[in-house]
Amino acid sequence: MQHIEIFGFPPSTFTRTARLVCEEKRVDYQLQPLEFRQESHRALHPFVKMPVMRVSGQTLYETLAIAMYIDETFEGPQLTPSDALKRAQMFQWISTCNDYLYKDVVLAFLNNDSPSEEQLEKARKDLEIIDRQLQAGPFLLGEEIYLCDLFLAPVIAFVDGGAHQARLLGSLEGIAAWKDKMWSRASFKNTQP
Ligand SMILES: N[C@@H](CCC(=O)N[C@@H](CS)C(=O)NCC(=O)O)C(=O)O
Repeated sequence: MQHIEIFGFPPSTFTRTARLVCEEKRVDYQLQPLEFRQESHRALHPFVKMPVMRVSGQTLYETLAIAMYIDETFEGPQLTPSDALKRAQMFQWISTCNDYLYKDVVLAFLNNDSPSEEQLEKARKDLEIIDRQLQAGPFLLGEEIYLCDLFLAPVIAFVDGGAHQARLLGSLEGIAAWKDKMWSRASFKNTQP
């Protein structure tokens, strides 16, 4: 059995995704701290970000690479669709989370108590797109949970319960129903920051 270490801090959304994948696959892992932005951190991740995974003496960074490795290597529920189109759709939503949502919904509100009207509007529009996709539900691609849901969950959790929750998430029924399902999962509870 390979021993997985995940280096990162619990509040980091990308670190949480890596942990959610381990939890959903029921893979034992250890969360390890980082000396943030120190040389030891750069030695693990040349771009000085998190998470980093260490397995069998090898390190791997980029959350999608980590997620795919864990999903393909370990037994447990398959978190990637076998159908090519559905798999491509999963990557589309992962890319949406990692690019547009991470910028507009996480970075825009990180250490920012007074976001501008423009920032709020942009984040809301992104979330409305996610909400439309979740109308059919219960998960992003329908009946099954896939990696894309595990990239989305930390992003939504980041603003859920925060100062701008009503403005950002209010009346988005698709996201609300998806949240009910996601927030009740052991993986989500076990990775609370
Ligand atoms: N493309 C990277 C992004 C990782 C990332 O941006 N992580 C954030 C935390 S959620 C980080 O390390 N922030 C620290 C910094 O930017 O200095 C991935 O997919 O893992």
